[in-house]
Amino acid sequence: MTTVGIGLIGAGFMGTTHSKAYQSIASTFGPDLTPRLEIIADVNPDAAKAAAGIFGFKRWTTNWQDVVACPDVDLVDITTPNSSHCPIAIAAARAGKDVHCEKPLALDAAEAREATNIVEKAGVISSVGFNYAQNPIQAYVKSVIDSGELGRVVNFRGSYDQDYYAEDETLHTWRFLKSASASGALGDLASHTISLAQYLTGDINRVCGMTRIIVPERPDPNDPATMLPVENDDIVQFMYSGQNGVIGTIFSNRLACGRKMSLTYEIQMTRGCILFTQERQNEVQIYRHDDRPLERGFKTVLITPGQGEYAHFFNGAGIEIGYADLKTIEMYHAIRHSAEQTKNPIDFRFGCRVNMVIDAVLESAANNTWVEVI
Ligand code: SOE
Repeated sequence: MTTVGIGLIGAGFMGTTHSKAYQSIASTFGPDLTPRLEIIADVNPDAAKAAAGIFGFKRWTTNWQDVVACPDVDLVDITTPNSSHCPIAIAAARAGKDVHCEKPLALDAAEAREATNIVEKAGVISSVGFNYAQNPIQAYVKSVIDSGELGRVVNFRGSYDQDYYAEDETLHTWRFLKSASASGALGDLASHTISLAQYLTGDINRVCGMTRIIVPERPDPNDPATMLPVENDDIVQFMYSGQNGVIGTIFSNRLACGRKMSLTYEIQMTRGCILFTQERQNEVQIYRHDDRPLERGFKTVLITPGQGEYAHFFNGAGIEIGYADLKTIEMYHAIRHSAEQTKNPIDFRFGCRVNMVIDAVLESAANNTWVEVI
């Protein structure tokens, strides 16, 4: 039985989500490869201590440096706000640790490139938390696209809308600050859509975008009578030209009334079309133009054994998996590539490309022009 020592940094929403995923790996993927929960860090000692007790980490600390220095840690898992992702990842790589980092990888492309180069030079294994690309359905969609049976991809249209900030009274958080988050809906939500476009249809090479701030200030959580500025995009949309002649449109709105988990895409190909929405993550709609003309129509394909890692959950089609299960797959892939010392396809180089697209969209919106992703 192989184990991978985990050092988790951050005990908030995402740190808790990762911890639950680690606890689900043995029961889902079996006892041969499991995580060893060595140490968890959070700036809040109560949060770190509580998480250690609930999830079974051997130690807890308020200093992330203790995690990086821990000799029993093989893989450092970063779930802190965006501004600390790369400094921690660089320190971990230099300490010879494999690194998993939540999305987006960095505040900007320069930081992402620096961290990626250091990670690759250190020869450690890296991965980024684009969990929606881990869905067995996406592995199936990628197999259909790569098979060529629907011809070639000509157009990608994707969105990721939520209404978690539709209320003006929603309190201010680090996600509204350029210093802590850089972009807003673009990095927090559209980064997922960009990751799916990259994973399924190839790189995005040239963009033209626009952004808007709709609610310019939010109540200070420490004093709701005080208002704090919103410094980044509530809404973003951009056109792009990509690899293999693909053209596309991606948009995201973090105060889109009625949209809860509306991560969607439509992939238009020369002999068909594929439709997906995260709100129905256990199915995909496929249209085959080569069907008999009287029978042409979108077919619902349900999640089923043989698609990605689904068989580890259930042996029958249509028994649904959820968001937490995508995280279990993501963390299992992180420890498997760490144990095997093999390249994870959704690594820092992949995450750096997403940050490069984000930077290009922001530059395009600021200058009202097309920008190359370089
Ligand atoms: C925003 O509400 C958010 O938590 C994103 O930050 C996550 O990446 C996404 O998976 C769910 O929504």
